[in-house]
Amino acid sequence: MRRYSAFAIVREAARYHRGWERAWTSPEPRARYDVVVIGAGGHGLATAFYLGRNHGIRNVAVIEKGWLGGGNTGRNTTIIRSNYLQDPSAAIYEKARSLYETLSQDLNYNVMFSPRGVLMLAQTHHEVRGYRRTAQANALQGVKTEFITPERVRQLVPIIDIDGPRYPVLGALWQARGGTARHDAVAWGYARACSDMGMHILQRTEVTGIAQAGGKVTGVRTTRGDIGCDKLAIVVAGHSGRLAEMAGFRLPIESVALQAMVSEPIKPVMDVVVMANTVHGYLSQSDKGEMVIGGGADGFNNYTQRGSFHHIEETVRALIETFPMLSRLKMLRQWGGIVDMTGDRSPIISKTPLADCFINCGWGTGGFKAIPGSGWAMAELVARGEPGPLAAAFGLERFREGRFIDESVAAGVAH
Ligand code: FAD
Ligand code: PYC
Repeated sequence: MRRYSAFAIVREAARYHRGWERAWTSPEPRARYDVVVIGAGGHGLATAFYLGRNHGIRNVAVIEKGWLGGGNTGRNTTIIRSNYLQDPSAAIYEKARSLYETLSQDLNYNVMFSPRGVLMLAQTHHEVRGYRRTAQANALQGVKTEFITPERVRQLVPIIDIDGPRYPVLGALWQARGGTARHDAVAWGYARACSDMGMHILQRTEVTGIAQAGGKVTGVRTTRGDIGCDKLAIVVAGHSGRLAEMAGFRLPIESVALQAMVSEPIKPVMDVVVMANTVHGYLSQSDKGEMVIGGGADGFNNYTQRGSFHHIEETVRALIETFPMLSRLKMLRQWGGIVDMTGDRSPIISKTPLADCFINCGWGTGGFKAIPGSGWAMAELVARGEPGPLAAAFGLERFREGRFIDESVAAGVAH
């Protein structure tokens, strides 16, 4: 595949953009692959990419029932940070964040990574204590964060009402190299790089069954016929429970809708990301000028991809309290995604009871930021059959052993 470059843009402009190649191919499925990945979200595509790039495994298909990036990857509010509390989480999220720094160059695709800084507001004394503790844990883990004063918050976010009516801002956890990236571009960039390595991305192909013999996976049944494989990676976020059922095991996971919305575009008013977890809402401004706003997860399990109305009201109320100028804005769009929640709010990157079948899920409300690190760790697990250092703590056995990795505070989103 030809490389994207400034020169290519000039060349194509001169010939009316008739020479661009398709970013990825749409091939007919082969009868068999070395590895089949189910789910062409960011995590599935990144798994395929690092299988090829780090482990030389390229006879790979990524099977997607809809369109690539059409699940949570294309529905999230794109916040990237690694300010988690526990060591295994800090390690994988920081690996992901550091890979984001050079992802555009690695993929030869502009993912618009914008390390503009992320603030998590402390609006209760409990949060002050919690975030001070996280800052100290992060210092030991080599993750650069700091607890900053309300005055510093005011300087970073002039539109904030520091003395808010119910919850004044008492400080914040600040990660200067956190930020955002363009979510679709992350999926598209990985997809193009996978396609360039000869991998097949099979869109509009739903997996309807998992074939096995003698306790080992042998392939998948799909709406385009049966496909054999030596190894299978299930990477389907909110649909993980359904795929696990097809493979014959159960997961400690629940699927709920999480929703977000964007406003009409306005002139630049805020150049950092703010998460206000007590009043509950998070906010950034997109390059187009829209205010990107996220709310809470539904309190009941569902697969609606819509979200319930009362969350819109609660989120808007919370954000107006913290950013009074938002009250004059019109909202443009609202949507939801189905997130996969574990009890300890940490992911699962694991072998399963079915031999050569692996699962990556449970990223819940916070997996966009993890995509490169998760793909890296999952590829290592699939290629070697055993987890490497990044994935070791995230096996399914932790639920049996009671060895939880509690990240309910760092997740930042109420559930
Ligand atoms: P997905 O992108 O959902 O991909 C899974 C794919 O599997 C889907 O495309 C689906 O169609 C496919 N699939 C399912 N079943 C089948 C089948 N039977 N056959 C074939 N294909 C199948 N994270 C952050 O880090 N920062 C944020 O700011 C953030 N904000 C969020 C806001 C919202 C509103 C939502 C919904 C999520 C947010 N998240 C955020 C979470 C993040 O979006 C997810 O954790 C992450 O995108 C999960 O990626 P994935 O690749 O695992 O899943
Ligand atoms: O994990 O940072 C996050 C997040 C923000 C909004 C939803 N998830």
